[in-house]
Amino acid sequence: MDPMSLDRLDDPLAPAREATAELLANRRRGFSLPQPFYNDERLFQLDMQEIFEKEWLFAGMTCEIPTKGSFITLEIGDNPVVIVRGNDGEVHAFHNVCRHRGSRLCVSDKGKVAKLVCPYHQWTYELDGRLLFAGTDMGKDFDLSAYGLKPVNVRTAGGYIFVSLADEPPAIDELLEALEHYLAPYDMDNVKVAVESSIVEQANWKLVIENNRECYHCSGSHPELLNSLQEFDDSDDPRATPAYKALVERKQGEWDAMGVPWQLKRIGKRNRLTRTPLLEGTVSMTMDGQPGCKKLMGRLQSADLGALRILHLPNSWNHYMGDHAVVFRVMPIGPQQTRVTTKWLVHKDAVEGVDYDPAQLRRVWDATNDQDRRLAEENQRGINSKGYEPGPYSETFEFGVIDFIDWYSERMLENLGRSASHLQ
Ligand code: 3BY
Ligand code: FES
Ligand code: FE
Repeated sequence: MDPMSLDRLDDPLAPAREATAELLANRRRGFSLPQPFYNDERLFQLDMQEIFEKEWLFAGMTCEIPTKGSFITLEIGDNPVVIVRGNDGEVHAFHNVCRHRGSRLCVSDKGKVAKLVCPYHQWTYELDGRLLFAGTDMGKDFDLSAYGLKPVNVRTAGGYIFVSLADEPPAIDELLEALEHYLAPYDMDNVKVAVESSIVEQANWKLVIENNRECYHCSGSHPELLNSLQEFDDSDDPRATPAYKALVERKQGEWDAMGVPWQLKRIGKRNRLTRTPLLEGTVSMTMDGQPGCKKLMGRLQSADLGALRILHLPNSWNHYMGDHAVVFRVMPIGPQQTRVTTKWLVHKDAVEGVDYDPAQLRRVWDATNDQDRRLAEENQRGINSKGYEPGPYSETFEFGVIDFIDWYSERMLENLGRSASHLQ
């Protein structure tokens, strides 16, 4: 018998797969999703299997593992992953799972080691994943080479580390090229994390992303952010006023003269890169709109560069100003629980307490993250009600949410083995 068919019979999620594909194929486009997509345990399992275990995920920054043996860990649902800088300077990613009896290998969030040593019985791996040492009692015929760490797909560009647990990950080259191009002026080999935060939101990961994909809620919720942020999303924004368009044109001329990329680039619905002006008179997402770090990033000569925004579905958004950048990573924990990790980047040589004050640097996005957390949590609570039914997104204010939900639905259908053509 074909072992695959047996697998399918045994798949406890088989009925959920069918139901999910049906719901997506028949969903009302431009409306929020049916309730189970936001709160059901089986749907969460499917999101993990079909999106988070198949797509490329933003994992961290190369500056977080600057030298050989430095590592970071993350959890993709039930899958612990370790990313480590090898002896050759290469970035390796592995399932963070010992090949002896499966213990988690690296237990801290980050660190630096000479070798990867399992805390359970001290099996010892080289930084490239080869098993070097397996105790004394494995027998004389024991073949170390058969028990190397299992690799995870990893790609880096422009200071970003992406991982994918897929057997055959989707294409990512176009994003990597774009990141190199847009981030070249920031010299991402010479940045550091000035400060970071990690918060857990009691909301489904899609509500966290939906919330980020619109600024419809900004004026009601984000006073600190709106000291510097323009409410328009990009130059395609249907709400853009003639005054905003004139500002964009003037700024683009200045950015051209400085040699910093600004063009709006979309890679399908999954990625968008674009530089947009901040409010006139402001240059950074700080409380007063002035630089939060005196030393500018990379080779930049001016702090007045607006914000380069980078979107990577399913799990990251980013803002690059002249003086600092803020990168965000979203990782689902459960059907109604999501971790949002925020990192503030500055020039590697910027001196804490002299060039920047971490407490000042983080203020706007700490406040904004907390406001967004409340919004997502209230959204979740309403959706859990029997009174919830999918509601309409505004095409003028929530086009980014529509794009995200379209992307999600298409990826789910395709990864479930269904065609997305039903969606038309
Ligand atoms: O982070 C973003 O992409 C912006 C800021 C707040 C809402 N969102 C559209
Ligand atoms: Fe890792 Fe035993 S489980 S050495
Ligand atoms: Fe927000």
